[in-house]
Amino acid sequence: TGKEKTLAMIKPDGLLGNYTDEVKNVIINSGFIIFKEMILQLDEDRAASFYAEHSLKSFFPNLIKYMTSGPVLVMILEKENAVADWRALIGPTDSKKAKITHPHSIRALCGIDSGKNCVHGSDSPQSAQREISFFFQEESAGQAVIQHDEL
Ligand code: DAT
Ligand code: MG
Repeated sequence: TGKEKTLAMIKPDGLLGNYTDEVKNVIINSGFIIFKEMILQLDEDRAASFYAEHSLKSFFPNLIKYMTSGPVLVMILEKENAVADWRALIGPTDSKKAKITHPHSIRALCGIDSGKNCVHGSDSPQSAQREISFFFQEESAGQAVIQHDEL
């Protein structure tokens, strides 16, 4: 059976709001392994680069302000079907909607609205590869999605 890796992040309000332990409990109880983790402070350039696909959106300036407002915790999560399963676990982008439609999701648990939504998850295996390399240079692009056979 194959293992997959994805990039998860606890955003500044999640970290400062002391949701780290709660989120990690959900991660572990859902069968993920935290393969690597690191706390870091994003500066504007690095946050803009991470969210480059959104650079023309109206919310972009606020997004960068938010993402640089404090440290973040980035994690490589490993599990079968990690990318899709982590996205399912965090719930929809808008935490306000998540509280109604996905009350058990992480974004319902610790997010506030569509901007401050507490956590990030890669949206595809390709994004996971890019985002893992973005934060963990030693995880070469290829290795991030290698399927390991369990003997
Ligand atoms: P996701 O984080 O669920 O992949 P996304 O890629 O569309 O969502 O957007 C990236 C981040 O940008 C999101 O986590 C929070 C912010 N964002 C998205 N849509 C927004 C909106 N309508 N208003 C404010 N911030 C928004
Ligand atoms: Mg996204």
